Amino acid sequence: LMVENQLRRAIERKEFQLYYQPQIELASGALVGCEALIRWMHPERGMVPPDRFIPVAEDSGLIVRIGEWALIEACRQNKAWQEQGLPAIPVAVNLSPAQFSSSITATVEIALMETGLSARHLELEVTEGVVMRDAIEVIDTLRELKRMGVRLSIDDFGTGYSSLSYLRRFPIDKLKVDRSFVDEIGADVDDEAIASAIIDLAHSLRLKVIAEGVETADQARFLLQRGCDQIQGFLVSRPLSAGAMAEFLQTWR
Ligand code: G
Ligand code: G
Ligand code: MN
Ligand code: NA
Repeated sequence: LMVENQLRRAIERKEFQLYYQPQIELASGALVGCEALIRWMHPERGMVPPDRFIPVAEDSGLIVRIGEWALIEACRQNKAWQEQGLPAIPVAVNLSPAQFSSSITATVEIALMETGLSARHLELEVTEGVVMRDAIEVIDTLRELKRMGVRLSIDDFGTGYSSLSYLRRFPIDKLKVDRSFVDEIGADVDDEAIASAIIDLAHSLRLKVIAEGVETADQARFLLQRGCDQIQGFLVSRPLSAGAMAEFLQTWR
């Protein structure tokens, strides 16, 4: 309850910040996107990572307002970078299941309209749980978002319960291989097999695939050999403040 009250206050006091983690095309090294990751700049506790407060925000329903803020802020920042002449790339925003009601389409529309960001420069990350929850309604909402021109990806893929037959019917652009499988590349043949299977599954459904949490050149080499399209992780860059991300946009070849 204490954290919940502090979170309420944090919204009013604008204590949240977005960090951005670059996403790279594996074969070419080209910068193809970035993921917005929220941080709570607590006045006494310093920077609080999302796993310490997102669950509380979800349980209390505060995630809807925090998530709306993150969506608009990511769109605003991306548009600002473009207006500074920096390369135009999509920004990916994480959506919590609680945000994923039918009103999410209106929220996204407002964010794009208010910031002037074009829909193709916004990607939304949903989890397997959301996609499987309420198939018919979710498909309608995802289709509406696709009609608007927004990109869609499934986050933490492989950790939830996936129905592959559902997956085929969702208008998804990209699967994100969960970090837990990438971690074990070079160490656990079963996790290597899962990572490879997700890459093949994505491609057979004509989806892009990105591996998260790539930390070593050996992991990147393995993923390249298996045909993985993109990577994100400490090997390329930690999540960066907006200022540091602007510099990354400017200097990355
Ligand atoms: O940046 P970090 O690795 O600590 O993020 C941990 C998790 O918090 C990520 O897996 C991500 O899904 C989640 N997260 C980060 N930013 C947001 C956000 O803006 N909204 C939601 N719902 N989750 C986020
Ligand atoms: O949305 P998601 O939970 O997947 O967000 C990615 C999380 O993983 C962020 O909190 C980010 O800070 C973290 N992260 C990103 N790259 C790496 C990495 O290479 N290694 C580890 N251990 N964590 C990472
Ligand atoms: Mn994510
Ligand atoms: Na993830």
